[in-house]
Amino acid sequence: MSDLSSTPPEGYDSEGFPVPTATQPDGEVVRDEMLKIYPPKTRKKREKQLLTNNPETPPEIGANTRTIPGIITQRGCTYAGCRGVVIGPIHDILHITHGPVGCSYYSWLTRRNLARPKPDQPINFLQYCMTTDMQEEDIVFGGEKKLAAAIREAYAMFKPKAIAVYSTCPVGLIGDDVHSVCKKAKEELGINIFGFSCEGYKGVSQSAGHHIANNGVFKHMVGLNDEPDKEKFRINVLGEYNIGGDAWEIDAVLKKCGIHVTATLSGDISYEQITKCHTADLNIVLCHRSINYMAEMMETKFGVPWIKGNFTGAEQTSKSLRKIGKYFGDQQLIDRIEEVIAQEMAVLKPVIADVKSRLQGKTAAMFVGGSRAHHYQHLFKDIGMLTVAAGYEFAHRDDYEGRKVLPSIKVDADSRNIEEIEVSADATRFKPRKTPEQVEALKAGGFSFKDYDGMMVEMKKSMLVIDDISHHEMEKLIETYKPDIICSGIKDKFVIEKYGVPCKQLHSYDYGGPYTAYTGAANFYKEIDRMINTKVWRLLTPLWKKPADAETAVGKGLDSPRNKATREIVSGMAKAWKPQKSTTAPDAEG
Ligand code: CFM
Repeated sequence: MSDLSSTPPEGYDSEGFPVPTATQPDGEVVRDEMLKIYPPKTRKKREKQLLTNNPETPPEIGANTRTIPGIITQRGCTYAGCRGVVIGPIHDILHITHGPVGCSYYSWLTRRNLARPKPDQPINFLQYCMTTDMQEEDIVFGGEKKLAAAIREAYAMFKPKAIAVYSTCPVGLIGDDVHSVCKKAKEELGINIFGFSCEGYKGVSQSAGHHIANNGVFKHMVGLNDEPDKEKFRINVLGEYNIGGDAWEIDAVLKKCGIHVTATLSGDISYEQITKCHTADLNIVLCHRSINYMAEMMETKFGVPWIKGNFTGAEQTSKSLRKIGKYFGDQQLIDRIEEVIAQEMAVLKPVIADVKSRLQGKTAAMFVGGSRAHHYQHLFKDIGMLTVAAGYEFAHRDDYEGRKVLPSIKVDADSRNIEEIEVSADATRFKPRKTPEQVEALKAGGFSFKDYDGMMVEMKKSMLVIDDISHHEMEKLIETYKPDIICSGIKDKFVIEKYGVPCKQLHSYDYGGPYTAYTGAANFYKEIDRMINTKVWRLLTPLWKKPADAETAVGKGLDSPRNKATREIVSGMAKAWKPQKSTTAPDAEG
């Protein structure tokens, strides 16, 4: 808490974690309670994904594996990770979904990656939703002709600089070759057109889609324009998607310091910016999960180094700014950064003090995505709140345990399904940004490149870490920990609130935000204060406080007689049912 106070602040323990006002349950006991309901096979798998934390030696967690059928997961699909998360925010290219209309419809403006037209880039296609609207006949006879026609039609209407085509599940199942359709269309129309094999089932979650998207953006866009921006101190902000305007806050604070953003990948970004992002001198990676591939590939091919940063929370923002200053090593820049931090903190400190007076000692739990469940713990820490449980939906072990475990991660069949593209140094354009001596000097001064320690090292000992949490585990968590707020998404927001616990959506921000940098941090502190301290929660009797109803699940969760009976029927059926060997010859007609 160095930026917030020079002496160890009141209400924090010796390791700097807020001390909760209410007595907290034993994490191991809760873990057992969560696991005991599962059949042995399921339990064996969930045991690896549900741990109590040890920041000194993070335990090995089961992550990036298939969700067990029957468990209600929060995860999304590979198509969502590719089309929706990583590439969708590029606002001046056309995004065409090749597939049934539903896949396209549900990727239409559902993620709040905002963009605004600029004087030199007035085009914004994000409001449009384009699809080939595959019908049964296309599934039977193939959809390639329909896709080619859709590309021509879209081009004639909008005349974009580029078109990206995304494959949905049926496209992979019937074997439409989107890449050759795109290649032909590119030759015919003379603009950049490329496709993605990002079928929903391709990986175990949206994480596979991030990887596929990184590969495609790198192959088809990065490096097409070698003209660097004129400004000094050029960086790219990687893994920032401008949800609720987050990227604009980061841009503004960087600009104040005199740091120029060539490209933000991919929040409010234009095609032009992506094509020249390899000319920047540093990549700062915010969401490690979704974009670490791009950072690695840009370093190998063009020599742009990458560092991990975080603009979520006041202290983290200051730390990231100082790290950028140290990297460039320019005294004027370093001084300017200190001035900006001082100015911003002068405004923020009274807000923190005010909010803290009502929130110190309260607790939070968060289950979201592959990065925010870690980063947002800092914002809560700033206002005296302890994170008692956290987990990602689809992150990999390195996002929990740190990048040092990368060599020991087992590459399973599902991961092997995703292409790893071979990248080597560009013959003419590879340019190391620092000499080996400069790199050594920076490292000697405590500077670290390509580092990410993961969530566990920054989370308090014995707190619960849960990967790909199920609704049952969420219910047990509420009953046992009774956190003052839970951060999650729309899939469980109202389940949580029916238990009388406020739920802040950390994906969409519940129409709020921005929450990054200093102004964003103030927004978040005030929002959490408002949500926790609103009187409405006192008018509600949470389910876990109601007497158990013998007939319904109310008050008894999965242990209710009705649920127990259902389980017995299902497991009885499973035991009785055995796969039958076919005794008849397969039908000649198929
Ligand atoms: Fe990265 Fe994201 Fe996240 Fe993510 Fe997402 Fe998202 Fe997220 Mo929702 S890229 S991993 S795939 S920070 S859409 S902007 S909020 S799950 S924690």
